[in-house]
Amino acid sequence: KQISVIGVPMDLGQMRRGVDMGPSAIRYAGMRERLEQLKYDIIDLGDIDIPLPPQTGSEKLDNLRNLNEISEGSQSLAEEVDKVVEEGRFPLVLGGDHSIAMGTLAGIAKHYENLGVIWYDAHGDLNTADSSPSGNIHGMPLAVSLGIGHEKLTSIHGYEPKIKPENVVIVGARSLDEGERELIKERGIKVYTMHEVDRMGMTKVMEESVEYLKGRTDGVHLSLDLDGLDPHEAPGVGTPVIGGLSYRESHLAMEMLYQSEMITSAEFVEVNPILDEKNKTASVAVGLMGSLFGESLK
Ligand code: DIR
Ligand code: MN
Ligand code: MN
Ligand code: MN
Repeated sequence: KQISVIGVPMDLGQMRRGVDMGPSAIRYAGMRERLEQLKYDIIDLGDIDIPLPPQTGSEKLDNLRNLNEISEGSQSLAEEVDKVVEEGRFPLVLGGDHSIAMGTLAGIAKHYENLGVIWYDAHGDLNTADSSPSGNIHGMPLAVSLGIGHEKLTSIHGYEPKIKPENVVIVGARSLDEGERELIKERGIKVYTMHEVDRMGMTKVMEESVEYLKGRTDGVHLSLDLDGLDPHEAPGVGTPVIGGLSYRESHLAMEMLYQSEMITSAEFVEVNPILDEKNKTASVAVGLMGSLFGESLK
């Protein structure tokens, strides 16, 4: 298999600086070596150009902080990802905050009739400017990809929506805002919160997720927010939420996704080395990549 890596030094989708160093932190944690051991052909395309934060004081227009800059950066990312898919290579995108998923999905989804998405996250990222408590766009990319939100975001790469609500599975949710809960009900989005993970176990959660997506999709994107994991294991994230998915549950999930042979693209986001302990979170991300791409103990 052939993988193309794209770094996205984006930190404009939230308030904590440092997540723009996520791509470097992940590379430094040994990503290339880890994947080359698995006999992949890796091309690292380097980092996308992300605009600087606005210097003018107009940065929170319409409860959408850094809207224009994020829209612009997402467009560049979409074009780069689009090319990778066009070449028949597997796009592996390194964040950056989760707002980058709008660009990633924009580049990928046009190549599929029914792109599935696994959203591995403590949060739903289903806010709009109206429902958002923060105005932070990293809390909105899933809604935007469903075609819900500001036109400058929903229209990235010239089409919308990117994905359909019935093709989405959220795993690990434990911090959902009121508007997000309403959207989940209204659109019938499948969600495995921590309650379901605890009751059913990760094995059943992933078996059901794979089964559900297999029947209805022609490709599946994994969007993995490191804050889906418990902050003990992934402390280097901007919005940690206690009671998260364990290291072991997460490896199991990645191994099962590898075995499903359904994942066609992936991104690892919200790694913030400034908030981290000795690059632990980037190392966890690289370990999870190992499992996702077929490392096994035997
Ligand atoms: C919150 C936090 N729901 C918001 N979202 C985060 O600001 O919209 N997403 N942290 O990853
Ligand atoms: Mn094409
Ligand atoms: Mn997220
Ligand atoms: Mn999150």
